[in-house]
Amino acid sequence: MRSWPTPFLPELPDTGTRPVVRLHDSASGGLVEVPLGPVTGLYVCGITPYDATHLGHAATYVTFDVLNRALRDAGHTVRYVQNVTDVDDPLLARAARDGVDWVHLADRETALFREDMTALSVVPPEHYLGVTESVDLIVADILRLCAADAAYSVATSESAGEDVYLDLARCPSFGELAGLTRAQMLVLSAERGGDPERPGKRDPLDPLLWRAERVDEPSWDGGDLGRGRPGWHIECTAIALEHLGIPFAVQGGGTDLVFPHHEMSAAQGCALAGERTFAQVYVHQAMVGYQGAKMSKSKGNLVLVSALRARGVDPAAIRLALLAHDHRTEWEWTDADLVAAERRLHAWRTALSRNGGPAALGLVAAVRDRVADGLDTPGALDAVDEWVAGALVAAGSAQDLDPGAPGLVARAIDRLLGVRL
Ligand code: 5CA
Ligand code: ZN
Repeated sequence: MRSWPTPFLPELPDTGTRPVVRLHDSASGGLVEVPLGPVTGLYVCGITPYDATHLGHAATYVTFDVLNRALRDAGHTVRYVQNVTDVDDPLLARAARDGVDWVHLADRETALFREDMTALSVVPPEHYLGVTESVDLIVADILRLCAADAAYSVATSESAGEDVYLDLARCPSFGELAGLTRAQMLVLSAERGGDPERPGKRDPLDPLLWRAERVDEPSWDGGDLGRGRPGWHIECTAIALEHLGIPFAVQGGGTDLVFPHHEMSAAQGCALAGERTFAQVYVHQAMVGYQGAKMSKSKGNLVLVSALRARGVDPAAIRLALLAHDHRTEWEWTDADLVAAERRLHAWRTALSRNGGPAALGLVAAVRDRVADGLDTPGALDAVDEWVAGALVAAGSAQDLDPGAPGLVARAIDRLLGVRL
């Protein structure tokens, strides 16, 4: 699938030792180093395109964009992979509700997402894959799970074919990511697309791998599986296995994906590859709320990136508003976030429009250090604020100013934080 244009990443000078990138790992709960290797695999779960990008999505993709930029800056060769869940129950339900063709809906919302990501200066994935273009890959993996006796069929009165489920009892790594009790897993499974009540399953938590063809639903040729369509989690397993191999460095998404999505994706991947580790580090963006609840397409309590842009809001201000929050802390969007970001952007632009400023190499090192330290973006913004305050004071005084400093600061903010001034 076509992604979106790559923003220009300015070069930065050496500022001494490059910091090692450390991330808050959801599996271990610790701050974990990302090891330098020939290729650093980054898999971030993509959108289900049935509605436009809201600020919760934007927070997630901007957080992982800062990670992508930090890794590259620290000398990693990053391979960034992202999926698009361009066929799934909520997408089909929305298309039916609105009386539109599901393909048209998915294409339209994916196109809008590309525009939003471009406006927000998000570096695109190298491999951007829809489920609908990955069905052969997914079918091959499900058939391998069946051959390994790690999957089984359940008949349904809704179809002549049979649904196929993963047998979690054959997945020794299951449960290691989320660390939840069985009771918690059952609740979340029911809330987040699972079907623990479905009769005929070996374990209520076993996730659907292949949904046999139903009347009025799209379906693909699944070979020995019969006609049908993939379940949700297997798409990310199959795409990650094909384009990164396992284990890969970082799996990312919002905290609502920890269980069941990432737990199941990992269990399946490990069963397929005979490995214990799917991703070396799991990073999650805390949920962004609005009007008292998690911002979500299903609830409809949304602030859309495209609506803000249409109102003339500078995308750099949207990005700054998101970066002002730590990715591990839940927060609620209010107009005050945008006002504060616009004020900050104005101060930064004013300082950078001067002919000179205080020496800036230390600031570049500080921003590098903050983003590499568990993606501390609020700390990085504070460091820039401090330099900006100094620059604004210095401009009115007689002290020596470095004519190259504003340019250097602008390049650092652009490269590391994705904010173009
Ligand atoms: N297609 C699946 C992943 S394979 C999916 O979850 N799609 S989504 O469109 O529902 O969400 C896209 C990304 O945005 C996910 O990483 C999700 O965790 C994140 N996300 C959704 N709502 C919020 C929110 N309110 N705050 C922060 N992140 C969010
Ligand atoms: Zn996913």
